[in-house]
Amino acid sequence: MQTFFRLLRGLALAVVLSVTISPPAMAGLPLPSLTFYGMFLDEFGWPYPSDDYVEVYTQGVKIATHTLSPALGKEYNFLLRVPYDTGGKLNDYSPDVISPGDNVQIRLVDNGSGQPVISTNFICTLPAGSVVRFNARSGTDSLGDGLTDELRQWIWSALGDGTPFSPSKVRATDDSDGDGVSNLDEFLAGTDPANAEDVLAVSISRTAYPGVTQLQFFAVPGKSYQVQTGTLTDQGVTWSTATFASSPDSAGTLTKAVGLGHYLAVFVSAATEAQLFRVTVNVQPTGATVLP
Ligand SMILES: [Ca+2]
Ligand SMILES: [Ca+2]
Repeated sequence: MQTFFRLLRGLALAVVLSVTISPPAMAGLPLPSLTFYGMFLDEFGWPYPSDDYVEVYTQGVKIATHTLSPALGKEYNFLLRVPYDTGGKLNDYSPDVISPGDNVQIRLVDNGSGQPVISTNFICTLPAGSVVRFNARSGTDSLGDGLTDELRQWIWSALGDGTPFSPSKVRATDDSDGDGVSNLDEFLAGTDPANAEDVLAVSISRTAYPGVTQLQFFAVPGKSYQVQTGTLTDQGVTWSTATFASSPDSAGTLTKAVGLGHYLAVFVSAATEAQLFRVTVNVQPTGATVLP
């Protein structure tokens, strides 16, 4: 029993000690931070499923994890804010912090295998408060034309002539399924380059509201769309961004719609019967962009 009490006293001391050496309470103290957000796409150009996760390492130590969010209605599927120790009040920080000059690694880990499928390293020289958009895609592009070999193989297995696959048999500029859109443009739009039925197509119809026209198209999750209106000149058509509305009776103030995985109807003002419209996909560059 005595041993037990001695052990208990030891434990109590350990508890007191651990409280004593803990960092001061942080409640309410605004910490400098870095924000990373962006889109992780798989080798077929689709957002990774929301059970995979992002890890941040600094100097080889994992300091943050974030499970991917569904890319529905958003142009990103991860957002992470990490404390940034700029040296001002060192003792206020937890060990889970990036410091200037650290080697930072951002990884996307496949939940099934536990293996990283995307990984990037950089030496952190960012000012405190920086917001960094980071887009990445997995897969191999052995021809360097923008298409992944995994997608080339998918197309070849569906539409090839039965001979063994090699990357040079399916190129970015080819239109393998003959739907009028190149393999690369289908890849960027999230449609299937091996299926002629799957293509970004817009149906245009009148509405009951005078001067209001409806454009309808299938909007792929994570893809961002813009409406453009064309002016016919002797040199051809000049396209410019058009504003649109989400309902026929509201003012057209939107310039961007993000895919939800179903058909989307947008409404534009058409001044004349013969006005030209088209829908384009906004392609986000891969890599890191520090936002101003
Ligand atoms: Ca095509
Ligand atoms: Ca297609």
